[in-house]
Amino acid sequence: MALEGSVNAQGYDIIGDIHGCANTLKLLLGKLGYAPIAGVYRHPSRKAVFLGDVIDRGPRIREALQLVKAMVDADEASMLLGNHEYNALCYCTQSSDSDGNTYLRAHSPRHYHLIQDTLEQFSMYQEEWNEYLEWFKTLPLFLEFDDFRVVHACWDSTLIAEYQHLYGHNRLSDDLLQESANKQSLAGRLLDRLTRGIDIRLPDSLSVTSKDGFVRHFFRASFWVPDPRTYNDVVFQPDPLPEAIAHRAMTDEVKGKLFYYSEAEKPLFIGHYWRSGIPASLTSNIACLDYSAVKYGKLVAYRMDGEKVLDERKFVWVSVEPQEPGLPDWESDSDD
Ligand SMILES: [Mn+2]
Repeated sequence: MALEGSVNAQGYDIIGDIHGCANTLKLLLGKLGYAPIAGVYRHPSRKAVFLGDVIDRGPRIREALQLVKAMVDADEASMLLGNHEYNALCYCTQSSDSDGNTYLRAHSPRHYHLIQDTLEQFSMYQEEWNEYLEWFKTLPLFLEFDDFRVVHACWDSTLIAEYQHLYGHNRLSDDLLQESANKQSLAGRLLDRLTRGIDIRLPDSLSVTSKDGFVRHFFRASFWVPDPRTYNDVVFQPDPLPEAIAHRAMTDEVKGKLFYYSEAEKPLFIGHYWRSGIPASLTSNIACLDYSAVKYGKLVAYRMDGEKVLDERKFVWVSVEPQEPGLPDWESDSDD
């Protein structure tokens, strides 16, 4: 079943988190055989799929959005909503059940810090930024093609089925955006799970302090390990778990928060997780394409041609080098 928003092509180039690295994106598209024609990057026979998180952190956010949206408008690409686009919507949208001064995402210093680069780069282009916000509301939260699926962080088929059954589509609306601010609502649970993945609270009030000093009480869990037993079996983040619990068995309650995407399912592409090293798939049918471009990592694509088993030779990437000057010193954050 192909959902609304999918486009027909001979093959698809699926592209990870851009975070304002527009120069690197142009290099990657060039490497993949796309060229600008009448202002839009096109490939003679292929289409692109962007996994979300085009905004925040990087030096050329507006340019990256212009490039991607032009491709989507010309039916040369699809783009998913990432957690950063979702955060931007919530940060910039007032709550409908308030006096008009409360936003769906609180204007705390930490939340501002995350979106600061985007708002600053659009400070002279407020009208244009408002148009992008309207566009974000129309972006798919998940997309299913004939041979593969894409989602920003986690394909939770149970929540996806519930959402489609209730609403009959794969995107937000003004009402659903408002509803999603309630984290217990279906929209709230779907947005959190699909764009941010699975967060598990560390037991015994333990925490993990990342290299740059950010203290976390949750860790990021994978969703592709069959029959996980210990916390270490499912941890999926750069920082290791505290020794005290790494090899401890998870309780049934913790296991109940997990989700499992089996190798019998269609290939799945995700972004979001700040990978490093040489791009490779996670399992025979799941690949994460976020290799931390904005942290001087790599902007990564996978050239999908309908194969059921992902092929290591089909990852294509550009290492982020001085063509992307102006990258900030990177800080960790619970919403990254
Ligand atoms: Mn993300």
